[in-house]
Amino acid sequence: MKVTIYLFCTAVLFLGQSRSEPSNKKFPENFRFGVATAAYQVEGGWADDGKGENIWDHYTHHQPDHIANNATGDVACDSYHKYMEDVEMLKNLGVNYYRFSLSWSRILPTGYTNQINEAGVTYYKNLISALKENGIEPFVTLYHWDLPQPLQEIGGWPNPLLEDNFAEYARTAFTLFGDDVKNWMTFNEPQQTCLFGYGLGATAPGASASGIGEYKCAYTIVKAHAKAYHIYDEEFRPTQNGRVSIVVDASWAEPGSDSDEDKEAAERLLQFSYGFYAHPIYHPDGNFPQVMIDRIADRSEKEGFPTSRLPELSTEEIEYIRGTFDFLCLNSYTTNMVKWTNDYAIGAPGYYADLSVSTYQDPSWNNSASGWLKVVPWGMRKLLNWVDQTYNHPEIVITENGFSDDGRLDDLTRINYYAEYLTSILEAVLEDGVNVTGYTAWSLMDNFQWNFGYLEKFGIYQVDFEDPDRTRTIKSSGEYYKSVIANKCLVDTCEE
Ligand code: GBH
Repeated sequence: MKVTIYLFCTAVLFLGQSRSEPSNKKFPENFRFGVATAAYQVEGGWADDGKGENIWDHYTHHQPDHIANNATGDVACDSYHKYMEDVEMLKNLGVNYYRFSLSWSRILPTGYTNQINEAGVTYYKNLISALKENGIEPFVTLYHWDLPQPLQEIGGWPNPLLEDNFAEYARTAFTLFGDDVKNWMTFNEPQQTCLFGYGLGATAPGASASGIGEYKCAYTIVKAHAKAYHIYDEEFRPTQNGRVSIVVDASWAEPGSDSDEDKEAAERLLQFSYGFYAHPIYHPDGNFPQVMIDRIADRSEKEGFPTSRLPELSTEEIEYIRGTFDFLCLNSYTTNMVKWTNDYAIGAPGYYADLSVSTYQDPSWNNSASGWLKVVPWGMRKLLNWVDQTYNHPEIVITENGFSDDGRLDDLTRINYYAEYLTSILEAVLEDGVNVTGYTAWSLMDNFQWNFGYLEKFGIYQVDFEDPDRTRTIKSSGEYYKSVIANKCLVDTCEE
């Protein structure tokens, strides 16, 4: 794959978009490359063979107008039937691992462990053994946003009792698959579940309770994660000897100026978005970030609440949660600029009022097909350094990073995105000493992009969603990623 030619063509085709040269250094020998998907986004087979309904099935069927073109994941990429083709694609790419998620309601149709769906278990056993036969390690996420609907009927994640339901599901998964799966992630991006699902009401289940719902949800999730971790530690680690972590997502927050106010605002945004879920687990002191505890308590009091809207973690809970990770998993795609602003007036409670900062993206940054996703490779290096320093130099695996476009096969802007972001990551490793040991491209193939349906394409393989066969075709970026993996190098020839 002639990378220089791609980059040259790209420069000609996309004049006006700024580009920088990719690194010609090699990735360390032990650095691992993978690709990711998630159950609801690729599997389809939504009611096949005994699978139960989850909140995304329910949301897309009952509130279709919330999704672009009323799309659903009913069929998606049909990976429930075509997983052997997916494994062929993974093999062709030469990835070291495949990050995918389990559909809770495919394994436990009611969400509870009273009933195990053998067909669902067989599906994952088959997928996992096909991966292993081809030398591809399974990296498994237990929860990528698809809560069984019966657990939503009792309130979903703001209900603290779900801690135990998740723990029982996790134990079931460790028992069924733990002999072959050595890398587990409990939750994918709890910020998206809590803030968008139970605060802003923008994604399934669509609950609008900002300033309350997202905080109760986070309280349950960090405890549920910790319980699953302890279960693994006590009941499975001695025989299975794997690793468990949680995936938290962040956009880098760049201060809008050198002023102390803007720097404080940027740090506050990182704490409210990333630290909220990461601090209790990854920070040596545990607990929610102090800036959240203080601000939410203060505003709650002024609003007339008898206690803070942010649930308090007891000393025992803090102890129980902190340190429940074997490595740190980070998803990141983009960067926001942050400016200090006056605190929002006291009134209705809300997450954005508790936070009170103003954000924007620089108009000069290159676009993707997603409004929120601008191409800012230097933000990745800054974010990695911040995570490294804030959480005591952990081992970091980047569990998602990627770019959306219209789905073309000759996806030169995606190649540039990968080349530039991987350069920034390589610089963090080689020049700053950040301990990044793995990189995961989102995504193996075009798939169901939540509220954006099938309009935004993130795949390095194209999927033809008009074709009942859901034919997959490798894109130029897939060929490029394949060469990066084979050579551990971003250009034609690297320095030896
Ligand atoms: C990831 O989240 C998800 O883990 C993955 O499933 C998904 O396919 C991938 O992103 C690409 O979208 O338009 O203002 O409502 C990344 C973080 C944060 C990105 C919320 C989308 C919506 C912002 N996501 N964001 S908005």
